[in-house]
Amino acid sequence: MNLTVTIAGVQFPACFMNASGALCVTREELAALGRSHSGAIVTKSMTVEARQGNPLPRYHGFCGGSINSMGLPNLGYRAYAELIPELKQFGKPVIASVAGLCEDDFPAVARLINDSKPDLIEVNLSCPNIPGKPQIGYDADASERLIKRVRPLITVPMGVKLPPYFDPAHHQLMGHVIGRCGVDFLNLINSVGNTLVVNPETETVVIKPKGGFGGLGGAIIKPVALANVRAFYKHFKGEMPIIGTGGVVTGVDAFEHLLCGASAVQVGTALVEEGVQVFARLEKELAVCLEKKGYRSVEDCRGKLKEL
Ligand code: OXC
Repeated sequence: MNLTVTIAGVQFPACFMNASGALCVTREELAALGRSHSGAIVTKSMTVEARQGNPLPRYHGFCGGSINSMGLPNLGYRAYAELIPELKQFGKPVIASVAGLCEDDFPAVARLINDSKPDLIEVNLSCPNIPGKPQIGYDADASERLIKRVRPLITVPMGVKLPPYFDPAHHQLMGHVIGRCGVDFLNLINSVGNTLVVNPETETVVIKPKGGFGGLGGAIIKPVALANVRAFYKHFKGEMPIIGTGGVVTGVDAFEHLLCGASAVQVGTALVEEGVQVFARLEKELAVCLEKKGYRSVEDCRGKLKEL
């Protein structure tokens, strides 16, 4: 079964890869992704300065998903700029995830990271976990301003990672913004921000930051992710490469993302819960699923969802 994919002209040996944030902060974690079946190495979203992130506990897995409020713990963009040439030696694409604590941070990070030549750059407009900082992706004007500032600084394919939207008006609004900004690919979706998980035994929240509010991930968010992949796939008439992220726990979950229009998928919660062996399992499961359905490649089933 052919599980290779191409996104914005870059070839990936397999359609599965880590979601930014999942086991990809340190050099060791990134190297483990390099040695694994992951089809790419995606870095943690990087900021100007290194960050410890939010206080612990800040991740909680439960049956059906996870909640996190990591707060962008990362080594700082200079460290990742040095690591990228080393990571490229694993022979698979390196995607640098770029973030910032304010709009003015992004250009400096984008410029230096672009110079270190990752294969693609993903601009994270959707971290829900920095206290007092709203998600840029929920402000269409700010998103447009920011994308237009970084776009000319980036010479490799540039994508944006968006938060989930819950109304067709918002899919349309952001679709038009993206269409005006020269974006090469989309990553849909970041975690469902500012949710609350309660432990009834202890009568407490389960993570410490922000009074327990955090980003929801895992199986429970798959329908939200699929809807966003489908809405943007249709908006761009199938011509915008989309990485589907959210709720990929099995090969069949990945198949659903592909049917909705994703070109590849990222794995967050399942990677954290299972470790890097998750990729070999997902590859096998997807190959079996595609075979059974009579498809010969990932590309074959992309966008083929039927409506009733
Ligand atoms: N999404 C992000 O973009 N960042 C992380 N969590 C999340 O759900 C984080 O670092 O908090």
